[in-house]
Amino acid sequence: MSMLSFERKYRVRGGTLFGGDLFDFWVGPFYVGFFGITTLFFALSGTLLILWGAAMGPTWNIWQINIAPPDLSYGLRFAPMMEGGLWQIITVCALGSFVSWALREVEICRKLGMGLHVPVAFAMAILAYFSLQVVRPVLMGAWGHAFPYGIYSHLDWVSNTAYQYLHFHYNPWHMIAVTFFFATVLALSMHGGLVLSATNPGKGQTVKSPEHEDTFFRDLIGYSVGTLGIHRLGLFLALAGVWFGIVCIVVSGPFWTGAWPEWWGWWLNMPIWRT
Ligand code: UQ2
Repeated sequence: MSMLSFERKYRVRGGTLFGGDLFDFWVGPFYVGFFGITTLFFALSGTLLILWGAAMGPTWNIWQINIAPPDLSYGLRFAPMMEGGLWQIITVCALGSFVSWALREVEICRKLGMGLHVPVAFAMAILAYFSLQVVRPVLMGAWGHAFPYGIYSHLDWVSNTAYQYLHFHYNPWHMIAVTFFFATVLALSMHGGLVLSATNPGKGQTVKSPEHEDTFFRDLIGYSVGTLGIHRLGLFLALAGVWFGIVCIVVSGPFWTGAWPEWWGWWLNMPIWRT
């Protein structure tokens, strides 16, 4: 693909976090950088190890391939390759590539003199993976508490883990996370709809301005959050959704071992209900 007319102007030297000018170049449209190399290394290694694990396994059925973490009896030790060791190395590769990708985003932001919002948002997703695969298993004392790599197997893990606490929807932080996720969908659908309605008003009509967007919502609900505000709100809602998702799973096990419906006992046991 040829270079877009404006690309050359923004292909500036510097902003690297590591390696100075050494990896400061592009391949086609892609910025490379030291962390482009490490992303490629970890992603390739991890993918090949998954393929190798699948080759060692009983099936090539895409839905049933499974690379499981070590048995609980291994605790937090290294496990033999075919008994979870592979899962452990793949997890290191995954984290290595995710963090490399985030740092490559940071380098690009620095080159362009932009804010770090994108890498910070991505870091929240990495933190979610890290919390599931490292923080919670470490707090519970065994890698066996992490989820397995496989399409059906990771779904089974989610289902089994949820039922261990009887009814996960009673987890108050799960409730908050779900609410934020739904609010994110509401905000993005309103924003997408609003912008498209203003820019695609129909044949023969002129494109409308942000003032029309503001006026639509002031007419409808007496308030407009504004064109910058909707993006701040969207990022906040999405990050808050992931954050409370992290909290809801990290408290399940390390800090609450009972059934989640039981947690609401504090409400049912309040002295004001005594007759
Ligand atoms: C808005 C605005 C936009 C928007 C949207 C709104 C001109 C183009 C969607 C309306 C959003 C509001 C009132 C906040 C809703 C709150 C939640 C929690 C979903 O005012 O400004 O810019 O896209």
